[in-house]
Amino acid sequence: MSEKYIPSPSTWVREQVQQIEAEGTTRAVSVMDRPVVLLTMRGAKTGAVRKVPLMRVEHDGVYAAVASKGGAPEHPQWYANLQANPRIRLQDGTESWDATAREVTGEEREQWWERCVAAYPPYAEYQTKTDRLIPVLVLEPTADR
Ligand code: F42
Repeated sequence: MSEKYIPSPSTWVREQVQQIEAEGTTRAVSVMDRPVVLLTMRGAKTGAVRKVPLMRVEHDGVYAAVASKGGAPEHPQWYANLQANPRIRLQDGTESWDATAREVTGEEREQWWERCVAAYPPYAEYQTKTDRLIPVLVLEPTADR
């Protein structure tokens, strides 16, 4: 991904990404004392590089991305990016690798949702704030790490 990078217009998100990049590790920041991961993706419309920190949800080497946007009525824009181009770069700690995002549904989503709420309990409250079913995407490693 060598194209133009467009930082988040949201100040706190932009500053968290800057801090992660300055220190070289996602452990440089946290939300409510919980760790985050960093997704690098391509914008669906701009084609530009976008960097999105999300809470760290991991199970057996597979990670999940929760499109909660704090329980907002609409999906975060990065969700549209992953639908258009599911190939991402995922960073946890100092390690990063290629992964492919796949939205989970039904029982598979239920299982992952429990893991998501265990990793970051406020997700449960976010779900009560919105009529949309919060999308959960698994981020499967594309090749050997
Ligand atoms: N958000 C979550 O949804 N879940 C989390 O678990 C989460 C954790 C988290 C931890 C740390 C942190 O710093 C932020 C965290 N966030 C979490 C917030 C998350 O990083 C996003 O900021 C948030 O979900 C909102 O996503 P958004 O993509 O709607 O962001 C807005 C602010 C944004 O960047 N908008 C851009 C803009 O210019 O207005 C557009 C971004 C974009 O991707 N545009 C696409 C393009 O082509 O470039 C087009 C998108 C389209 O609709 O086709």
